[in-house]
Amino acid sequence: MNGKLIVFEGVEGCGKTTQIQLCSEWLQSLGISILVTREPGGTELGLHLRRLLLDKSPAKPIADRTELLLYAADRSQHVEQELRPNLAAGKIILCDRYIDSTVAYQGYGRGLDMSLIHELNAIATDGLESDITFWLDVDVEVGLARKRRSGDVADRIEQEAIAFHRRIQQGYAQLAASYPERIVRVDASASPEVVQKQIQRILTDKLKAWGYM
Ligand code: Z5A
Repeated sequence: MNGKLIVFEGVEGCGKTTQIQLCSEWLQSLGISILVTREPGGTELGLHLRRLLLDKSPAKPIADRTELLLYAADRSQHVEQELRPNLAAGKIILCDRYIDSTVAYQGYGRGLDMSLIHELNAIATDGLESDITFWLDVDVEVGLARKRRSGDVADRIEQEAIAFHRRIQQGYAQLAASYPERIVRVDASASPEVVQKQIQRILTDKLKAWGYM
């Protein structure tokens, strides 16, 4: 049986890392073989790209189109080296960010040409789509406040103006409306446990339909 690609998306501090961790513990307790990965940085090459992309130094600016190409390069390597082989091995993959992040951040956030973004996404993924994408929907300011409380130093993208983050949030809302069969909105403003319950409820139906349960 081929594996399945489950993606988690949303604005900063929406709780993807937390939910992926809880989800991986749950799936493992069911005896399901999983892989947890992320973009950028799901491969060795990707880790180098991640460091460049999220560099905190304002002395090292990255042009918007360069940024887009670096995310595409990270994704191309990730699909080829990690996603396709693990799907072929029948694994359930939990992936922190995928193509919708590029549409939301580089498209809605930076205002880069959408057709160029879709074309690059198609090249980088070679047509590999997620089986389900959870959009963890939380107010932008709530997400950023969570990040501040966690004590993380703001990285290059997090330092952007609040208007940038709001455009990204609108981008996710638009994506969810455009791809209702693939993107499922989850209210991520509740406690981690309550959010996880929503995800498990949806995934239980999916896992049954896919023959894992
Ligand atoms: N990016 C892009 O621009 N284009 C692309 O194509 C791709 C990515 C693929 C990746 O950064 C950056 O790359 C990202 C977009 C850009 N922008 N930035 N910056 P990252 O991987 O380092 O960070 P992130 O993906 O934005 O995730 P995050 O900000 O670290 O947050 P998170 O994973 O969604 O949340 P978390 O770590 O689970 O939780 C954050 C804090 O909130 C933490 O203290 C938790 O304990 C707390 N938390 C979590 N859930 C809750 C709930 N439910 N209630 C209260 N508190 C909570």
